[in-house]
Order: sequence, then C-alpha cells, then structure tokens
Amino acid sequence: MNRRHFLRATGLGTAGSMLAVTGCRDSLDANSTASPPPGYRRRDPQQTGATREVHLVAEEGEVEVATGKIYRTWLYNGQFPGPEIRLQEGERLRVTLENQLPEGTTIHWHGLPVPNAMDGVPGLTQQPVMPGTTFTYDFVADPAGSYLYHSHVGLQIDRGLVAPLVVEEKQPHVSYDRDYSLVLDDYLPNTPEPLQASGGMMRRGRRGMMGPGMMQGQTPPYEGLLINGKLPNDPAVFETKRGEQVRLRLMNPSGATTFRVAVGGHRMLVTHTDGQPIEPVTVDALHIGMGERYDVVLAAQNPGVWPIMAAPLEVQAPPAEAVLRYTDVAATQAPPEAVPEGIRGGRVLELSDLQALERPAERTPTRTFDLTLSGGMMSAAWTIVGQAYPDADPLEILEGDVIRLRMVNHSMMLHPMHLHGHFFQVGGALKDTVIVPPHMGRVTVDFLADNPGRWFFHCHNIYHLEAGMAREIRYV
Ligand SMILES: [Cu+2]
Repeated sequence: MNRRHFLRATGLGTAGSMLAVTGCRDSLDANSTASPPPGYRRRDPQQTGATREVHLVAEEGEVEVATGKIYRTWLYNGQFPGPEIRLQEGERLRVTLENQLPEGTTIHWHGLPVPNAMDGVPGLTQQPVMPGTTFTYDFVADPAGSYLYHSHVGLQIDRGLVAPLVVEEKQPHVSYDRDYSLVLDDYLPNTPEPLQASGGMMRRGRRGMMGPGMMQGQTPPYEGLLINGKLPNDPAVFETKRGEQVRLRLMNPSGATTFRVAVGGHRMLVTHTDGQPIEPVTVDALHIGMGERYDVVLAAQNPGVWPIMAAPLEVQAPPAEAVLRYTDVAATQAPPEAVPEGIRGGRVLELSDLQALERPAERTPTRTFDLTLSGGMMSAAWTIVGQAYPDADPLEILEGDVIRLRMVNHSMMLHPMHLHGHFFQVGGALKDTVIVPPHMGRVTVDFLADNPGRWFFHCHNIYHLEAGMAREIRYV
C-alpha cells in the first residue's frame, strides 16, 4: 500500500503531515468554494470545421540522424520526428493510435487543453494502449497554437515518439510567407534508463558528447543534439527568399535538454509562447525548456546561408544546427560554420517580455499551493514538497477555483514545469510550461479550474518526472 492509499484508507487525509501539500483557501466565505463563482463557464470548445482522421502506428524502426548514422528506435509511422499533424482551429481531430511496440504506450497532446479522458496520461486518464491494440483520441483543436504530441509512458520520449501538432489561426496577428516547425531534440542511441543518484552516474564511464561538469551525473548519455531529427553535419534546410517573413515554430520535446536558440544574420521577432499570441518582441536569442514552444518570425533581408543554432544550456556539448538558405540568390557564404552572435551575447528573451496579446482576465486566487522543487543531491528522487510521485498526495481543488501555484526551486537544475489541460498565467503571459530557474529560482502561476478531471502537473525533464517530480491536480 503506498502512502496515498494508506491515507485514504485511514481517513487521515493530509492533515497533520509536515509534508502534505494542502491548498490554503484564500477566501473564508464557505459558499465561494461550494459552487463555481458567478460568471464562471466550463471550458467547452465547439467544432466549427471539418473532422480530420489520422492513423498513427507506434512501431520499431530505423532513423538516419546523419549520413550513414542509423539507429533503431520507436517511431510514429516510421518517421522521426513523427508526422506533423496540422489543422485549423475549430476542426475536430480523431487519431487512432495502433500500438505495434513491445510495451504499452499513450499519446499526450502537449499544450492543448483537451477533455481529460483524451489527455493520454497512463494511470490517470487512461490505461496504456497495450501491444496489438488501438485507441482513438477525439477532440476539437482549440485554441490555435504550436503544440506537440508525444508518448507519456515512462521514458519513451527519449525514443522517437515525439512530433509537432500545429493548429493554425484563422486570423494570425503577424503575417508570414513561410511556416516551418523545428523540433529540437537530444539523441539517445540506446534504450533510455532512469538516472542514478549524483555520484552514481559517474561510475557508468560513459563516452559521448557530454564534457566534464557537475551536471554530467544527472544527464543521460546523449550522443548529439538534433533539429528535425538531423545532426549538424547533415542539417535540415529551411528555404526562403529575400523580402519574405519566415515563421519558425520552435518546439522542444527533448528528454532533458534546455536550448539557447539564435539565428545567424537575423534577429528574431517572438510572436507566440507555448502557442499563444503575445505582443511581438525582438531578441537575438531565447531559452527554450523541455515542453516549451516559441514562434518567431524572421525578416529575410540578409541573403546567404545561415545557421539556426540551438546550444544546450546546462551541459557542455556541440549545439544542434539547421540551415536557413535563401534560394533567390547565389549563396555568398559557405555553409554555416560561424556561431550566431545570439549564442554568446545580445538581447535574450526574458519571462517578463512575454505579454499576452489579449490581457488575461484579472482573477483573485481562491486557493494557493506552495510547491518546493527539490532533488539531485542525496537520492535519485526528484520531489515536490518532499514527495515523489506516485507516492504523493493529489492537489485537491474545486471547479471554478482560481489556483495559484508558488514554486521555488531548491535544486541545482532548472525545471520546466508543465500543467496539463489548462493554460496558466505567468506575469502577463499565458503558457503551459515555464522554466523555474535553479538555486532558489521562484515562479508563480495562476490558472482557472475550468476543465474538470485528473490533471498531471510535472517537470518536463522526463528523468525528473520518472523520479517523482509530478503531482496530480484533481477536481472531478
Ligand atoms: Cu526537473
């Protein structure tokens, strides 16, 4: 019997436990928590477009990450990244997942607030789809944005079970001529395994790309970093012409890598964070954690062949690279060798730069949770308020609550914290994943509980997730 079951069985609840996370109710008016507040409306997106049917087979296959460099892994429809699903906001998506893998799997529609039963979290919203069986996911694609779909079972993200999901706006707030998805990833040629406690990993004597450093013991043995499944010596190429606007949808479904992204010869106009439109802001570089997405637009006014570079933030390793190539002029430069200025300096996007295009409604929190993020030192566990999921108390809330999560990071690694089923407000922006910086970094987010169910809230470093850095947020 785990701790949770024990507490339920004994009826003790969480009272009296030093470690329990109990929501501090901010209102003393009992009526305010009995039923949703006036004006509250449950999330209920309506289908306004066509129904799209997609068949995805999860199967073993081979991937060529560079010429002659082939490895066997797990894929959607034999592709890596998996096939992009692109549809219009308001369309309905019906995806039949056929599992031909040797173990159970699920698909999570990362960032999209789908109905709870479609969310793809094993043990919480569905049982894993077992080998030889199928499951159909069915939901309305709303709102527009750059999303991801990926397995939510164990460490399967560090196979090849990741792909872009693009819901196009009917009326974008920025204009563009080209629209590309860039999937930033880390490349693990072997079966992913949970990491040991700090010290322990050193014994593994791993080779590969990671240089010496404190974090080496807490990073899987990646052999390189990828953009759209390609190593830098065989890069993905994105074409443009002088005078165009090029929209890049930067997406990070990697297992354990935060990137600093910059483009040679071009500044980036950041237009969306986690798919949601913001007041555009021009920068030379941005940091993108696991699970985050940023859309940027480049003004193509500098003909040539330029590197799009994504350098890892927490480890010493060669960056991922793709190429921006102007097709209407003879290339005046050799293929990129230079490092974009933004990789080392320049204006870096900050959280406070992000201002939603439509200001989120002012809401007063009705329930607040203080969440301490810890781990990486004495044990292999990564915890939230001292508990490692699944032996962790759910955060119990009520429909219509305005929830405040106050996070503080007591560890030496950053944590990209991801909430399923909702966007949260952080500063002036709406996001679903936010980096909580290491060494006592603090981030507070608020969200409206308008999509009932059992929702996962967790670190999107899958090794931290697997070692416990997760909670269920429950209102059913
Ligand atoms: Cu983490």
